Amino acid sequence: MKLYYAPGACSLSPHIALREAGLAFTLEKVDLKTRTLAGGGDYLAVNPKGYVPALQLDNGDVLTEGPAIVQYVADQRPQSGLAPAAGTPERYRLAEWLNFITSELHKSYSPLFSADAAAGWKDAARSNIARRLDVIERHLDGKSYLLGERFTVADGYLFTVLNWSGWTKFDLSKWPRIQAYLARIAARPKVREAMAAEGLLENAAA
Ligand SMILES: N[C@@H](CCC(=O)N[C@@H](CS)C(=O)NCC(=O)O)C(=O)O
Repeated sequence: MKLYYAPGACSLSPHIALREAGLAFTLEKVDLKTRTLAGGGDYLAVNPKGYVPALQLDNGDVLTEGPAIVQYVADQRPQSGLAPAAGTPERYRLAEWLNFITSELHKSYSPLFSADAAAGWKDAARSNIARRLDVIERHLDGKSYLLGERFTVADGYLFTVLNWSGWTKFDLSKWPRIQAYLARIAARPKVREAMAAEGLLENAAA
């Protein structure tokens, strides 16, 4: 498999999942401004959507959309526990978290990165993020990870998104359980490997 990524972008989530699952893969860096590949070539020919992540499967098919990709990865190694088994109530909890992260958090961070976004839009995004983090903070009471004591692909995704807080100057000090959760995930050997491979270790989440 080949993962198309940009350092520190949401593609870090499937990157973590691939390493946690112990699957064989290669990485190809994408320049998101020019939509070209580091090795040369047009990224739009790989993924017409133009954004990362994209995962080229062993049969040549290309899978896009982070939440779909991480579930695919987890299902290649069910014994990894990265996703509960399909059809179980826990699997729908995983889907619930992945959807919440992608639509309620990931996309709320986007305006904070944009030089063109108006101040009012950024303020509204910050207040949306804060309300979502309140929910997560309460949920993490007595739990190591979103689904309990086992790390899943939802944790890799949430870690990836909240890792943007440093770059966007979004202060997480109001949420101590979330801070401890991020530190717990940042210490995982496979997470460190993924971050090192993307050149991110010096910018790791607090
Ligand atoms: N819906 C997509 C969104 C992916 C996304 O927002 N990717 C960002 C990086 S975090 C990107 O590549 N942005 C560049 C662009 O949209 O041109 C997913 O969940 O995979």
